[in-house]
Amino acid sequence: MTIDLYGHPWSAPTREVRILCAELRIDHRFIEVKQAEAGDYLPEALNPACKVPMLDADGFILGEAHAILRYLATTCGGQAWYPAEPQTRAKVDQWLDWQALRLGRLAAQLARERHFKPGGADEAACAEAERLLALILPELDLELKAAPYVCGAQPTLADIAIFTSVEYLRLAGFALSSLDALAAWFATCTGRPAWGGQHD
Ligand SMILES: N[C@@H](CCC(=O)N[C@@H](CS)C(=O)NCC(=O)O)C(=O)O
Repeated sequence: MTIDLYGHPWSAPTREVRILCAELRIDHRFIEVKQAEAGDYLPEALNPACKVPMLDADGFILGEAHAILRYLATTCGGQAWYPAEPQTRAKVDQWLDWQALRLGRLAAQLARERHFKPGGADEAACAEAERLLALILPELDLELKAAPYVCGAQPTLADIAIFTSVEYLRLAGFALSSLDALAAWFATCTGRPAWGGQHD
């Protein structure tokens, strides 16, 4: 299978796919798409949303990071990352949705305001994002007190997705100090060779 991955090094959803590719040693070509050029690079016919990441696997075009993660895990020997056992898989799906619908949006907003956006942050927007993060992150911390990874003893797609959002929180200067288990999990994940050093 010939795999092209369109993405941007600093895009968290792109990072998710790149980390899985590195873990599974998936031979692929990475095509960098500058954020402002996404619409030019990704013609509507290929990807109506004009968003990255986008996968082209032998002409099979797929968008949405989590759909790409599931597809690659299923077709490229990543069953351990997306276990077939129904209850474990349901938990992985639960945390993937949690990341997409809750943590991911807040972390991206905070990173945009505090790190990526030139000219100063919208402090009111940051305060609201921080307030909501303080409400939801203890859910994750509690889970990580019970097991080393989000869905048990081994890392799964859920860890990869959540990791990229926590990276954004760190870029934004958000302190994890009161979330001991989350901070320890983040350090463990950072130590995995496939998870670091792709912001270039
Ligand atoms: N839900 C999508 C989000 C994709 C997304 O928002 N990508 C951003 C980069 S992080 C993008 O392509 N922005 C360029 C644009 O909107 O033109 C996913 O998980 O893949």
